[in-house]
Amino acid sequence: MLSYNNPSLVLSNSTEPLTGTVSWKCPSNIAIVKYWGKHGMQLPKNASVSFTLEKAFTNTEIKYSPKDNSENSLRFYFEGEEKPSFLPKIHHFIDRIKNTFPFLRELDLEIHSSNSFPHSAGIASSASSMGALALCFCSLEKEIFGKEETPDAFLKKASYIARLGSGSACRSIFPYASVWGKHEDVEGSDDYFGIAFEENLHEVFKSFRDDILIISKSEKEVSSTLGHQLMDTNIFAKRRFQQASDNLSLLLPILEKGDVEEFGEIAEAEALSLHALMMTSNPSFILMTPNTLKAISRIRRFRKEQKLPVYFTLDAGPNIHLLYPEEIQDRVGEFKKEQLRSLCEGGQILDDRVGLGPKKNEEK
Ligand code: 2P0
Repeated sequence: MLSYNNPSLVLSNSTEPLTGTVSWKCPSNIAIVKYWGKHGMQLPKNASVSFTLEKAFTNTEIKYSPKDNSENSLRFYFEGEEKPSFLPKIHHFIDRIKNTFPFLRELDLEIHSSNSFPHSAGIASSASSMGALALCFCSLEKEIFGKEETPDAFLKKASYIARLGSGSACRSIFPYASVWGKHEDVEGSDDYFGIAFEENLHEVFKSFRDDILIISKSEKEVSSTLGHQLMDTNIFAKRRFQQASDNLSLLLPILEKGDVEEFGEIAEAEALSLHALMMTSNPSFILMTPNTLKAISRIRRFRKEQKLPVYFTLDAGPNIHLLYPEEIQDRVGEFKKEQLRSLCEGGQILDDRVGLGPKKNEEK
C-alpha cells in the first residue's frame, strides 16, 4: 500500500522561506468508463478512464505564511468573494492529508479560487477544484522544504492527494486521458492514484471534442458522494463493477487504434449504466430531465441519418457531453444550433475538447 506519510515535514525542518504564493490551473475531466462506488479511504470499486478537458478548469492560488495563532488560519475566496461556507470541505480535505503534509496545520492559508465555467452551470467542479488544491499543496511542500523530485513523481503524488479530496479529481492531473484504479490490462494502474494514458492514445482522441450541453443549471438533488454510498446496497453492484472492468478491457484497444464508432458505443453504454444505477439505488434517484432524453434521442437520430460519429456521455447530472472528432466540428456546429441549443437552459453550450492537463501559474 502506497503511503506518503512524512512526520518530518514540519516547519522547524524547513529550508526555505515560510511565506509565499503558489498557484495552479487544473482542468475538469469526463469519465468514459465511470467510477461509481467506492470503499475504504476513497478507493474505487472499479477502474475508470477519463478524458481531461481543456476549457473547463479551476484556477487556485494559495498565499501562505506561518500561523500567527489567530483563529482564522484558513480563508477561502471564490471568484473574489470570501466564502466561509466552503471551509468545512477544505478542513475535511486537509484533515485527510495531515500525515502527508503535517506543515499545513502550521500555516495561515488564504485560498483564492475561480472557475472558467459560469457559476452554477450545473457542472461538477470537484475534480478541477480538488485537483488544483492538491497541486498547490504539493507545490507548497516543494517551496517550503526545497524538495527535488521528477515531474512524474510530483504528478503521481498530486494525483494521490487529489483522490483524497474527490475521487474523480485524481484523473484531472494528466494530459489527454487518465486511468484510475487497478486493472490487469493497464500496467502501473493503481487504486491510490491516477496514471497518464497518453502513449497508447490514438491522435484522433487527443483533439476530440467534448461540448457540454447545459440542460439544467439547478443544483443536483443527490450529491455524488451519496450516490457512491448507495452503491453499497445496490443489488446490481457486483455485476456493475464487472461490467465496468469488461468495458475498460474493450475500450483500451479502441483508444489505441482510434475507432471512433466503437468508442462511442461504449461511452453511451457507460453513461446509461451510470444513470440506471441511480434509478435502481434505494432510495432511487433520477438526475436526467426530459430535455436530457430529448437531446439523446436527437443525437442518435442525427448520427443515424447523417452517418456521422457523434456520441454522448453523461456525468452525475442532467447535462450532456457531446463527443465527436474535431474534423466534423462544422457539421456538428450546425446540428447544435438547429437541434440542441433550444434544449439547453439559457441556450448554453460550453464548447470544450480534450486538453493538455494542469499548468502551474508562475509568478509574474
Ligand atoms: C466519474 N463521477 O467517474 C463519476 C461518474 C460522476 C459520474 O466520480 O465522493 O465527485 O468526491 O469521490 O469523484 C463524481 O464523484 O465523488 C464521479 P467523491 P466524485 O467521474
